[in-house]
Amino acid sequence: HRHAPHRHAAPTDDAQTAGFRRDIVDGLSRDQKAVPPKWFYDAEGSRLFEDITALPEYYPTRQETALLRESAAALTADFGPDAVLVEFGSGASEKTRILLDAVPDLGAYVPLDISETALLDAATRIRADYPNLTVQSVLGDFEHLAPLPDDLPHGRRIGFFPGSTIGNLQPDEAERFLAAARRMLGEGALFILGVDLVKDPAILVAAYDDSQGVTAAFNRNLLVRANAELDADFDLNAFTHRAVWNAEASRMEMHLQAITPTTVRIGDQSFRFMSGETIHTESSRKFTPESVEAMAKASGWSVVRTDVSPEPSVALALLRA
Ligand code: AVJ
Repeated sequence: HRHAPHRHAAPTDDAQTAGFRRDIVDGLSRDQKAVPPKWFYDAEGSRLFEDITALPEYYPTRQETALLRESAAALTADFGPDAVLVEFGSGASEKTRILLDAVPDLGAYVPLDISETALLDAATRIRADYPNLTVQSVLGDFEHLAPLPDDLPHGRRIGFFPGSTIGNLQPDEAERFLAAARRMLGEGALFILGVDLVKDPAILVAAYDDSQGVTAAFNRNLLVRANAELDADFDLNAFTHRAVWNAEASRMEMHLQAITPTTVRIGDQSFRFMSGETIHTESSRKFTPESVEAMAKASGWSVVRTDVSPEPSVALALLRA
């Protein structure tokens, strides 16, 4: 039926769990143990992330939302008739509303997210508030971009990737993603990209290690999820949240650090942690307007304009295919 998410990018629950298991087992087998951040976003993780966006220390959402309001007219001026807005990692689709309000004659909205509950809840709320808008959800992640649904209006395709989610990708992955998005969106496409900017590390560290411990819970939820879905036996009390600024790679890193020696069993495999050893769970790259431009150019886009917020600064770049 027409409100079910499009499933060609289409992890079923079983396929998702198999992917999660593979990524955890592979990741815990490395010298520097690591798990890709996309596995944070089960229903509880998506909810915890929404809580993070309201934290006093977590400035990116507030700053970007205000900047988007201010720049909406300029960013949407060239959408043209019947435009199709494709949002990558749409989550709760809250920022999207600013663009929807600025473009009342939008042809369609295509939210893409890895969390089915977040995707369906957001689509329901958007449909309720924009009854004339066509909403076509796509369940999936951005490493495997499938072609767009084929029954969309024929206006310009506009990519929307806010929230500095692109910062979660390694530099080469980010370029591959942007190049794939350009192919997916086609001739004449535009792309609105939100990034967090390099700043005083104390501000960055506070944003990823808040005083209420919500980010710590978000990070630890990865282990909770593994215990529930993979029948793993992580000792939650053995791990603590760490947020560190890696200046060389220009990124915030989140780790789960074993505070005592511990062993986890997942299926028939065991993984040992020395005291102090970490699982690297997320990198969140911080950009400059120059590094955004270099990344865009390397993936076949050109930068039309870059808007920068007041401090703590974030930026919105408008790209053209
Ligand atoms: C949603 C990926 C942009 O990297 O800042 C928030 C996720 N991690 N706090 C980010 C996150 C820790 C967030 N992104």
